[in-house]
Amino acid sequence: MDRRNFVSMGALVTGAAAILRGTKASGQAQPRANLQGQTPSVRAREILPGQPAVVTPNGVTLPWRIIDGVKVAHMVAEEFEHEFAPGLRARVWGYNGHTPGPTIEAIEGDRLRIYVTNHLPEFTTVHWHGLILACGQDGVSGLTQRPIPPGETYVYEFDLRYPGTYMYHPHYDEMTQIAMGMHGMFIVHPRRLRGPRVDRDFVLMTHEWKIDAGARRPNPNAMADFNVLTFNSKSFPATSPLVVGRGERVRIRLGNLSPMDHHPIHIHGVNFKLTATDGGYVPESAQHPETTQLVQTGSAKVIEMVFEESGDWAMHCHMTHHGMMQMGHNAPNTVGARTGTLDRRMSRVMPDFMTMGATGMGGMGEMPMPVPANSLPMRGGPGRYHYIDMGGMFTVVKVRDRVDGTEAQAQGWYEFPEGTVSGPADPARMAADGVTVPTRGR
Ligand SMILES: [Cu+2]
Repeated sequence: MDRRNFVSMGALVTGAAAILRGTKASGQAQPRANLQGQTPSVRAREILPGQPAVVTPNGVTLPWRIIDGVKVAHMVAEEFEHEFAPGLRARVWGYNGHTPGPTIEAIEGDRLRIYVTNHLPEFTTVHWHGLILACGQDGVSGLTQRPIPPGETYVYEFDLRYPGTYMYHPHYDEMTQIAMGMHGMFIVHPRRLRGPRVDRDFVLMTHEWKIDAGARRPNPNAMADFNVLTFNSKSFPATSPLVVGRGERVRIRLGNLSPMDHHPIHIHGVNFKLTATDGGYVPESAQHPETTQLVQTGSAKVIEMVFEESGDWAMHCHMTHHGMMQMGHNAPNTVGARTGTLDRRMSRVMPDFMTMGATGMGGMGEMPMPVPANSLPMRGGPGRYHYIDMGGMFTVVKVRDRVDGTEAQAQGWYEFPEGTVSGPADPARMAADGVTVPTRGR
């Protein structure tokens, strides 16, 4: 049995002892939200009048030095250790020790000079996805330049002609390098405010990975069955929440350089409009309301919204398998199976045996099942009322009456007003409303 099958089987047959004994799951350590890269101030720092600096949850922004009016930066393509969520680490490839690489943030009309050092074991280049520039700066190995050999440093230099939301990634052996984590966002602010001013501006890069249970590196050969899904290369509960104020105008710039899949990103409690793509701005007359935005691979989508209700609002990819972690997709389907006889017979050889998955899989993540080292099968995270059984490409937009910028607020759950949370129905009220419960098992 290979390790992947081990996880599948593990989810189905092992570790039921705690359930049988009725003990409470204590499994994982309680992860803390990672606030690295989040602006701590109440009002986000302005990069130009009316335009807040972008925040990369769980990530960083590329620092500049200004040399004779040119913004100069240095990116090193390299391998390093990355934690996707507590319990899962891998050797990945990225830039300056980060995946996604540092967010590039500059202003329309800027001239940039970006040095790229290759510390990978193979050639690389950097392609500036969506930018209009001289063809020789486009970063396509063989077509527009020689690839950068291991150990060497090349330089790219260009002007930022148009404001917008762009991306960057290698254009040599993309299949391997992007699958290993090499991608980043590239934000060019307009020199003069365009559209309504926003209060918050976030970037989230979606991604999919194949990391076999116990493996030390992502598998770049995968074409399907991706099992680690991420926002900014973190899986819930390690995804840093987006903290925003009720009534504030919020911009979220979504990018997707996943190897194979598109991600329909859904946000609860709000509707939003697509205001720009990596191709430019959407005219106001063409903007229409949505609650789910498809971010196809190779694209960036900019959405803007105003929350009218405070709360803890879920934000996630709506492909249901993208909200789970390292699920063994070849597990036998036991939903609806009557397992009593099997369990009785198996218990003669394995006293704690209980078939799992017969009632669905929502409870699996919180069970203290034995799983292979360095893996997170079916893991989610602790919630305000119950274990949150989603993982992967899932985060929380924490909408507060007033953002105070403290870590306590970012870490804390929403205090629901008395009487506003769904709970058990009152039998007297049900009778008065004429609701009778039909016999189970029709
Ligand atoms: Cu998805």
